[in-house]
Amino acid sequence: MMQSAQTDALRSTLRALVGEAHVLTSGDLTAYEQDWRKRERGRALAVVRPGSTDEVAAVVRACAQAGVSLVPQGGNTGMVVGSIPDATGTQVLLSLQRLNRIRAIDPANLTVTVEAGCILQTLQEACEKEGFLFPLSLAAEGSCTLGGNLATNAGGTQVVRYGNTRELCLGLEVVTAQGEVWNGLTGLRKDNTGYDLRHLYIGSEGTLGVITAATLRMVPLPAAQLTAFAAVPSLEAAVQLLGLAHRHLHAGLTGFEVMGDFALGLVRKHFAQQNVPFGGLSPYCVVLENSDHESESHARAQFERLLEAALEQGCVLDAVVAQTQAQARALWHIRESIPLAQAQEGLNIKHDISIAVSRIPAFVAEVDALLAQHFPGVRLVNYGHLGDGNLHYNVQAPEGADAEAFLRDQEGPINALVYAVVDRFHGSISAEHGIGSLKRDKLAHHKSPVAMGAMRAIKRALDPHNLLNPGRVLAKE
Ligand code: FAD
Ligand code: S2G
Ligand code: ZN
Repeated sequence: MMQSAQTDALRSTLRALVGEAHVLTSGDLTAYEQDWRKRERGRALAVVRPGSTDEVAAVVRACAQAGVSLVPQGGNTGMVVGSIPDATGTQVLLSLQRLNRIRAIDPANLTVTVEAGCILQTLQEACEKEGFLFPLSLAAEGSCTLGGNLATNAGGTQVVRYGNTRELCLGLEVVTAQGEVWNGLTGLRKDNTGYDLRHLYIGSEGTLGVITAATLRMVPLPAAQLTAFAAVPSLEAAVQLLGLAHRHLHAGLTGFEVMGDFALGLVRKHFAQQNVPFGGLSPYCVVLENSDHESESHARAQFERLLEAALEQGCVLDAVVAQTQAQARALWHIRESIPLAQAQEGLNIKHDISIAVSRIPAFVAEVDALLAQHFPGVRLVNYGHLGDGNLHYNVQAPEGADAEAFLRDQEGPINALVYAVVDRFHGSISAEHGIGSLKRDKLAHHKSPVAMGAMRAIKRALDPHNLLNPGRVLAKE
């Protein structure tokens, strides 16, 4: 444990490196020390906000020298308690917020080079201004950062067409645990020269290196992006509609999200100003997007053919197609408001799981029944990225129950029940949010000893003194 003199010495070194104003040690640090879900609160030895890659490297070297561990942080919207310091007051919180420039857009190479602290929405808007789409979209895009998206290999609502953040990354700049800078910012689509280090850092949640910049793919803006919102009679029907959408729209299918009626009910309850279609008509609704490179009329005709076929086959009860961009945005806003409505309803138990799409209806039927049997009264907020087989199968406390006590007492047993069924269905216990500290102790139950051994060997090789986000993803050895 560091003595206060050593702590003071490190703090003044850090101030000398990044400037007095960018080393925070007092005042309200809640934004840096509390996770988005308000589950946990840590305490930082200091919050440090470097403004350049060299400053990041110097901060890492100073902390390594002092034997002080670091927690990298972007927008602090992570869902698995991986981006805040622990409660010991001995860790430096390294905020990438100030390292947020868009370094270059290369239209001919269809790439953009951006610093880690750039907010996702800022990058989307900058690419759109140049006539391009940066195809990563999630409800946290107004505050999450590209560094966090890469570190968690974020998914979101366009994965069905463009893949996770990993698929969008061509090159990285990383500060290693030794405080060296690896510049791998090639915009190359093909480069088979040794191990692909980029893929080690993507999804490593700040435990192997600090991502300071990335070269990412972008695509030409489509001529039309049409949105439809459909009421479907069951999850089986939603899966059937997904199959039809793939056949009718092919690469044009750029979003396919399912929403349970209770989830939509929370949006109606907490955001009454939003006009949620088909209130209560059906157990599930779907919002889907068709991106067309020909014209809006072509996109509309395709959508009409798809919805006609779906109505004929009975997998859609009713549907609306947005007539304007504003209407499209309003329909997507309903979907993106579900996690916020859940937060308003109170602390809840989250499951970010993925299963083969074909098996999702059977999975949900089995878990719904088991939860009703063993935890009567719990309320199921079931929604998510059906196009990728990724459900947010969340469990809210029974009406009127103490949400904090529910989370504290029931999260273990409910997780155990849900994850046992995920295993039986050969699924994943973390489709897109990562492991953090929240699921760290579950990882070894769901990965083979060979996989765990290889992950530990990589951690030991790249961060031998366990300075980077210790206790996240892997337990401290
Ligand atoms: P942070 O929360 O700051 O950090 C997340 C992790 O990355 C931590 O382990 C941190 O140490 C590490 N990290 C951050 N920056 C760096 C860096 N530069 N170098 C190395 N490590 C770093 N996620 C999805 O995948 N799909 C969704 O649809 C989705 N929807 C969401 C909706 C809401 C309302 C909210 C609140 C969150 C949602 N998330 C979703 C989760 C979260 O937004 C993502 O995980 C996002 O990628 C985190 O980005 P961030 O900048 O906030 O990272
Ligand atoms: C989303 C948010 C997390 C949750 O909105 O897609 O990733 O389960 C989720 O609330
Ligand atoms: Zn999600």
